[in-house]
Amino acid sequence: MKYSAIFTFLLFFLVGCVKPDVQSVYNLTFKKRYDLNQNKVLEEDEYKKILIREYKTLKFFKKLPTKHMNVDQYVESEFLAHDLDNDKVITWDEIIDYGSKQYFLGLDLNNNGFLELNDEFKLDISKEAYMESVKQNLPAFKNSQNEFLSFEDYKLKVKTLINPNNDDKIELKEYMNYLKNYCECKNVKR
Ligand SMILES: [Ca+2]
Ligand SMILES: [Ca+2]
Ligand SMILES: [Ca+2]
Repeated sequence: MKYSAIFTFLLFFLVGCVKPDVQSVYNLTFKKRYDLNQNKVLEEDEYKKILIREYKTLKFFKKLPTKHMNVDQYVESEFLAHDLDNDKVITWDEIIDYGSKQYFLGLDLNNNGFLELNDEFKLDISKEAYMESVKQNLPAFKNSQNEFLSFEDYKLKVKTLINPNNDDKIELKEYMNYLKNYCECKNVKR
């Protein structure tokens, strides 16, 4: 199953979560389940629980980075990879950034470093993605009367926002910028 960009960061929650909204994933991660000392960041011990769960899922689907990687190796390398500023704790922003990048790479099926707008990116301009954006009430897709755009106008707007230089190829930088500014990933109530 593939998720549109607005669900990018949910990859490691795939099993057991059916299309949760952004706020509920944030709450689950930082308020209910993993941030035990409630300091709004995940220390290695806390984040490890997520990574172990992720490891089991990847192992089951035979999608581990290398075939014989054990769980400790996986936890160590993934923690380092997520901790972009190297301060030994994982923030929500780091989860979003890492997840977005991984998702981008997964969508780039021909591995050319770009997403083709009407092919590899087509899920994000699908009716399904539109309905999810309506459900999340994303401000970027409302008109001046505060009404949600029609499906056709939504598609046009997404294409403009995701691909500002209008070259039909979406770079990682454009993709991250789109998520950051127009989706709710970074605007959860913390
Ligand atoms: Ca914590
Ligand atoms: Ca960090
Ligand atoms: Ca591509």
